[in-house]
Order: sequence, then C-alpha cells, then structure tokens
Amino acid sequence: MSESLILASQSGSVATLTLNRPAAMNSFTTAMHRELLAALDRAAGDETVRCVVLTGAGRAFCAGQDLSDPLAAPGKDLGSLIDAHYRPLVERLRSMPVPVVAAVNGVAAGAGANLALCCDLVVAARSASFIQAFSKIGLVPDTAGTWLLPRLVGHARALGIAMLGEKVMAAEAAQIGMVWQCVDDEALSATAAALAARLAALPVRALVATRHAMAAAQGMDVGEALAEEARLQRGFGASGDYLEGIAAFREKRAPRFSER
Ligand code: T3D
Repeated sequence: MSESLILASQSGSVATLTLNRPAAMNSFTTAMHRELLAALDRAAGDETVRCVVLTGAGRAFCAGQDLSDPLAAPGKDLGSLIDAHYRPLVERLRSMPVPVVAAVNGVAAGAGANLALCCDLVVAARSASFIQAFSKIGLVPDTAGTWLLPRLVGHARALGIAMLGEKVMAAEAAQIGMVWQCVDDEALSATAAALAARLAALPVRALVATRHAMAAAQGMDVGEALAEEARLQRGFGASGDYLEGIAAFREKRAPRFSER
C-alpha cells in the first residue's frame, strides 16, 4: 500500500498535518491536493480540534506545484489547475473554523510559500526560506500571493520579492513582517506545538472572526470597519466564551473557553 501523502496526528486539541512527499520536496500533485483538502475538512468538522498545525516531512516545507506532473506541462490549462486545486485549498484554509499555524521546516517555494502565508501564524525554522519561484519559470504568483504579499510586507518589497524570485531567509521574513516568528531549527516543532496549544486554549471562534474582520477591513474605510467591529462585538457579547471570559476574570482564574 502506498504511504499517505498527508500524515495526520492529534495531541490534545491540536491536529498536525504533515505534507509527505519528501523526495519531491513535498510538491503538490493532484493526489496530495485531494488528501490535504480532505484532511483539512476532517479537522474542520472535528469538534475536538481547536487548532491545526501544517508542516512538511523531510528538508522542505513545500516546493509548490510538482513540475513533473503532466497537468503542469507547458501548454496545459494552468488556470484550470488553479481553479480545481489551489483556489479550493486557499479558501479551505482561510475558512477554517480554528486557527492554523504553519511550521515551516525548510524551503517554501512557489505555491508552497504562499500556502504557508495563507496560514494564520507562521513560525519558520532559521534554515527555512521563502521563494516566490514563479518568475523563474515564467509564471505569476498564485495561491493568493498577489493578495497576501503586499499586505504583509508592503507594495515595494512584495514586488521585489515576486519579480526577482530571490530566497528570503526565515530571519529576514520575520524581520519584514512576512511571518510571525523565526526560531532555531531544533526549537521549531516545540515552538509550533506550544503556540498551537496556546491558540487552542483561547476563544477560537473570536480568533477566527478576527482573521475575517482584519481581511475584510482591508477593503473598507474606517467607518465601515468600525461598523463591522460593532456588528461582530454585538454577537460575541452574547457568546458563552465571553460569559466564561468575564467570569474567569472576576474569579481570578484561567478561563476555559469551549465554543468553536
Ligand atoms: O501548474 C502550474 O505550474 C501552476 C501552478 C503553479 C504553482 C507553483 O507552485 S509554480 C512554482 C513551482 N515550484 C518551483 O518552481 C520550485 C522548484 N524547485 C526549486 O526551485 C528547488 O528545488 C528548491 C529551491 C525548492 C530547492 O532547491 P534544492 O537545491 O534545495 O533542491 P533540489 O535539488 O533542487 O530538489 C531536490 C529534489 O526535489 C529534486 O529531485 P531529484 O533530482 O533529487 O530527483 C528536485 O527535482 C525535486 N523538486 C524540487 N522542487 C520540485 C521538485 N520536483 C517536482 N516539482 C517541484 N516543484
């Protein structure tokens, strides 16, 4: 039997999904797309999961599209490939009902780089790097790179990084705000696990609404953003998590958030 292309495990309320094609730097085939989407769907539907960690097996996080896949051959309809696989993947990640942490263990190139950046918090090993490899093969950034990169690092840097396709090392990525944190290689999995456990203990429904509100506010003026904040806060003010948060504050104890 062939080995799973996505390894799934759970520790407490944290599910870890590992891209598992190390010989091809965890690059995406149609089969790996299908398995990853199914694994994300399962985590999304599992009430015991309160945070997901995404990482890679071996020395890479993900090298983007498998360039030896006949579907990606020159002359093929790459737009269809994007519509069929990369778009649903980005939409799935950005609509997860729980926070998603990328633990970037090695090179993240092309769609692999933007896959990481689609996650809510990105922790990268010091030896890891991010490469917008598209320009090197005559393509434009995909997997939401055109939307994400300028928002993360500003227009000038985003254009430079995308046009030149140069390697951005993890420490620089953290310094310019592309990712949350850069840690020593040997500390990556423990740091990502601790961060995920911390997120899982927070009111995840409010965290997910924060993800959506911040993204939506990019297309709003300040008045619209204020109105959206009021709308959201009206809903959360009546939530069980808020009740618990206030009770815990008054009783000087740690809150036990449970909504999802
Ligand atoms: O379908 C479409 O094209 C539309 C969708 C596009 C989305 C995209 O992601 S486009 C961008 C695709 N990705 C790339 O262009 C990255 C290609 N890879 C590289 O630039 C380098 O491999 C890396 C910078 C990622 C790593 O370099 P290095 O020197 O550490 O490793 P290596 O020797 O180049 O690669 C190791 C093996 O992985 C090697 O296989 P081998 O020779 O040992 O059998 C290499 O061919 C394989 N590999 C790496 N990336 C890919 C790959 N195999 C297939 N597809 C890859 N993307």
